[in-house]
Amino acid sequence: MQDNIKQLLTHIQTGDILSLAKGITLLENELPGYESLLLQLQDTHHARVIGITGPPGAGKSTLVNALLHYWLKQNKKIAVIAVDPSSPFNYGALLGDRIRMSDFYTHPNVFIRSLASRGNLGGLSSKIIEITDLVKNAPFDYILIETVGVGQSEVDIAGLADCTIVTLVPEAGDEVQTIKAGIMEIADIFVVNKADRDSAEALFRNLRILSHEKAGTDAETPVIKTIATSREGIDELASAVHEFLARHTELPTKRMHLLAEKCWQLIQAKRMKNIDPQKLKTELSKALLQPAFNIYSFAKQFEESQG
Ligand SMILES: Nc1nc2c(ncn2[C@@H]2O[C@H](COP(=O)(O)OP(=O)(O)O)[C@@H](O)[C@H]2O)c(=O)[nH]1
Ligand SMILES: [Mg+2]
Repeated sequence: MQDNIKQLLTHIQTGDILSLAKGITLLENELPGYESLLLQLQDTHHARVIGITGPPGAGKSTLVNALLHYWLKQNKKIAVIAVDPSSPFNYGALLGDRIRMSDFYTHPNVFIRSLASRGNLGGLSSKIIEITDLVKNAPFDYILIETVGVGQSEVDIAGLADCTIVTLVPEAGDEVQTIKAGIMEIADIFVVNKADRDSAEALFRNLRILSHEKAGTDAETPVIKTIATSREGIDELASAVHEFLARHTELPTKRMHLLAEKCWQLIQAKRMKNIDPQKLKTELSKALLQPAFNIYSFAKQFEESQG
């Protein structure tokens, strides 16, 4: 088993896509060898992780597709991980004329995987951390992670990514107040997508103002207009990403929070491994009959008795 896992990882590190897919499945389903694989992971290729978040329908997948076109032309190797429970992954359908779906899926420089969000941890599956860590073992330049921005997941993605792109679209009533405060904290770059719509200019201006107010003496968060469907503004977006990554080579502070949380969960999972919920209930129902029942001392004793 140990040898098999080692071999699998070696194949992943040398760029074997099938092995990578296999490794992800192993992690996703916690199949035998799962722990062993996790324990052997290394950040061998130093891929930069780019998070793309935003509300459903904002055009995140279309943007990812456009960025893929852009970076493939520069001979970059890219992995895409999409965590989107709402829409089936259909980059193929979005590819348009230049690279047809079949070419794209088998393009040697692209790896695409979509993950079902399991609904835990406020949307962003905690598995995404493990899977990203695995993908970092494969020879990619960029790992793009698309997540639907709803509450907590936005914060998580900011911890996971080296650069977080928040995608917004012009809607009715784009006053500054309606832009969620939290979003300013996590965005490294703002994209105003669907710039072909009339109201895009207002959203763009408002974001510029917010970004300026927040920045103080720091660099302002870039705000970039795109029309993802016709790949307009993609050069500018890619430049903003490159610039941001060049300026931020150290670990993002948000990474610490994410990793501390992950560590906490790992320890908790390990500690809880021997706890049988059914047995807990049986013992508890017995203990409840004692006149001197105390839930705290019961929990303590139960835990100690389970070793
Ligand atoms: N008009 C317009 N439509 C767009 C643009 N970008 C994406 N769309 C469309 O918006 C819809 C949602 O796009 P999608 O990429 O699936 O959004 P996601 O849910 O954020 O991944 C699709 O029908 C796209 O074709 C754009 O710049 N302009
Ligand atoms: Mg999508």
